[in-house]
Amino acid sequence: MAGEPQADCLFCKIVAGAVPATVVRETETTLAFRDINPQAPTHVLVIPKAHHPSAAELAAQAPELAADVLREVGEVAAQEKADSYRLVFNTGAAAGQTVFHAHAHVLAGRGLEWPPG
Ligand code: IU
Repeated sequence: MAGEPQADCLFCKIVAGAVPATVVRETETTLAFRDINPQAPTHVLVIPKAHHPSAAELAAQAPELAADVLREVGEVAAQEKADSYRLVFNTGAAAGQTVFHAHAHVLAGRGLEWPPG
């Protein structure tokens, strides 16, 4: 069932407190924590607590929750004092998605080139 915790999902385990993470913000429906392998001085992941495999599925299955995630992206950027930042949703293995629980990467604190690699 959409949104239910998945036993084999790393981010569901972080939500449950079974895997450690450096949490920077938490709401009733979302969690934001520092990426364990940061690609910029600020590299925070914002996730819905409920399990949805990708950003597109999250938006289709739970649009209000998708909006919660996007709102939290803005709050994280403000907390990190990031005027400019890159927001990335890797979607699909070929695009670099390794954890199939929707997550927004918030990257800031250095120059960011376009197009990305
Ligand atoms: P991706 O877009 O699915 O590749 O992003 C997954 C991210 O999860 C990746 O940047 C990892 O460094 C990050 N991560 C983490 O923050 N904590 C962990 O325990 C593990 C991965 I494993």
